[in-house]
Amino acid sequence: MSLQSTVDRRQLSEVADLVRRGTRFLVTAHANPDGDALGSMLATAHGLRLLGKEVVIYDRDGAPSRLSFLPGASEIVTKLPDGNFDAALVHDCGDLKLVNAPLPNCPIVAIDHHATGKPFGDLRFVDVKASCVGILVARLLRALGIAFDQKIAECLWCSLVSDTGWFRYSSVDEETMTLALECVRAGASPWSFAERSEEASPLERIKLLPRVLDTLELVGEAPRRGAILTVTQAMLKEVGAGAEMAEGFVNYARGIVDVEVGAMLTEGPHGFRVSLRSKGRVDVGAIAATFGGGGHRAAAGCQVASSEVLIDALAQALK
Ligand SMILES: [Mn+2]
Repeated sequence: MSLQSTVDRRQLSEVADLVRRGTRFLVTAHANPDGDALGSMLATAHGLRLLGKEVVIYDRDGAPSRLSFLPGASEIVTKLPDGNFDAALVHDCGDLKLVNAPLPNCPIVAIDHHATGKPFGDLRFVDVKASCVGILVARLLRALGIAFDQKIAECLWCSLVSDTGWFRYSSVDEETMTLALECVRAGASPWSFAERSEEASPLERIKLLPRVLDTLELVGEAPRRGAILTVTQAMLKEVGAGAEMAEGFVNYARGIVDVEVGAMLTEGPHGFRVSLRSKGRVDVGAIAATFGGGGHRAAAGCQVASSEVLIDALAQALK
């Protein structure tokens, strides 16, 4: 048995013990939750409730509208609730600052798979090899003897497909596919989920796409290029869209032949929010970390003051 799995097992039993002993829990994730953050925290909430625990689901920003149909999404509170908690379970955060909101004075449990950031938590259940945080939640629920119901299955499915690019990334392994099978057996419907999330683009998103694609800039030489897309406030205003409507457009940049790294810059009041996606040969988590951001080797994010500093960093990383 590897050291990693020994550590995992000890971490897992400590977290499971804490859950068994407690009665009231705060379940949370990073601000602006993506499908992994949302699906994993909601699955934990449903699981703990099956054990009779009281659970408050909390996130500064609530669920994104395209995933608001997930069971439990409408119950997310965006202000820190009153009262005592036996623990706060923090999902999909490599750094506590990504919660971007106050936490109660109670033991903090990190349930995560990020390799970058600033480790935190009184207990840490972290596996950087896990393709999504839903994998870790599934391990925890199994350790607690919880059988997956349809709500848990739908939320874990959301976590799985969101962080694996619908089962295509290099992180996809046997445990990922086994969990996918368990979710389907427990009532998750792949088409129903896809139809309600991916096949339901708001018209504004589709109107925004050609404008964003038109900004394409290439950095470096084939076969190691970077491709940069930019979303400006003017474009968003023109089509009446919010910045979240451009989510995923960065994959068009990465998907170009001879491009190793795709980047999407979204203009904000103080510079740009950056999404980075790599085909795997360039570590975009490391690039993001130099700007105080974080993520994984293949997907990361940060903030930059100007597009020039990002272009320079990309050119350097692609050399
Ligand atoms: Mn994740």
